[in-house]
Amino acid sequence: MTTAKHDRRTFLAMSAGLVGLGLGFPARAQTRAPDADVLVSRGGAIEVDLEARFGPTRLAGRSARLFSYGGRVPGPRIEVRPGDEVTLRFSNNLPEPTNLHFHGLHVPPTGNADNIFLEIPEGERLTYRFKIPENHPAGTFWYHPHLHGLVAKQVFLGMAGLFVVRGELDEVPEVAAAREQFAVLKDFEVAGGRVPPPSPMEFVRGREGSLVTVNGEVEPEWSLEQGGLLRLRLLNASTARFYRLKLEDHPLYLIATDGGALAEPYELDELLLAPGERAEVLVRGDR
Ligand SMILES: [Cu+2]
Repeated sequence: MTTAKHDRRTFLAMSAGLVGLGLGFPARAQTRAPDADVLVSRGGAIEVDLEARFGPTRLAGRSARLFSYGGRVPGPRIEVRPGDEVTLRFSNNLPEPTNLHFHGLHVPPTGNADNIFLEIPEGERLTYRFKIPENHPAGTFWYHPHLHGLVAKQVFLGMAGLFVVRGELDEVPEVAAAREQFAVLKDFEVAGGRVPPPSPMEFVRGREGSLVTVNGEVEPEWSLEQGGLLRLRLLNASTARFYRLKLEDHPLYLIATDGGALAEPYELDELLLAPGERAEVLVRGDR
């Protein structure tokens, strides 16, 4: 598996590879599943208001006291394009300090960009500003807190959201023709409507919750029409849990990983996703 250099030739290889696997389809309007709140850049810029919050949050059809972005788990999905200017007005209404990390984005780790040394005290605000480079690869990235000593706790309590860069991979005709579904995999532990503190062992070794969710739901159902193609864009937003993913009788065609788009699709029986990891697979609706 090699990562695509972002030029025309490799994406032609991706396109030809998909056609070779029988995954070529006439392009049609892309259907976006309404799986989360989505904030999309317009005219080369995006302005986002994001609030870190603690309180009753809807999770798996119930209410639990979680940490969240804007009262939702996962937080809103942010979508940009290469060259976009990002302005993100962040307010911290958690009962403790926090900050933001833009996982995987190629933006400066300094100033008011992806700077994990910033600390936003309880009740305060900070405006993050950065530009997505013109040559930024398309891909599935994410944001979460990254304040030293509080990362695992805050992420486990619910803080995570997708950050998507749209670009060349999205324009490969066979990929553009697929139905797109984002899936944020995240485990929680909830008892009596709240997240109990970790045991000393969990504190040291990492914590796995018994409630496994996809986009904040338990076992959501998605349908795929006969002959249709599904583009699953996966994020493991758990702090410790690994996911081994498999679809009965359906191969997964890997088209992108943390490193961005592959040069060609790669057929898999199953996919292992480590904490923080992303992957994109195509699935054909042929059964
Ligand atoms: Cu990260």
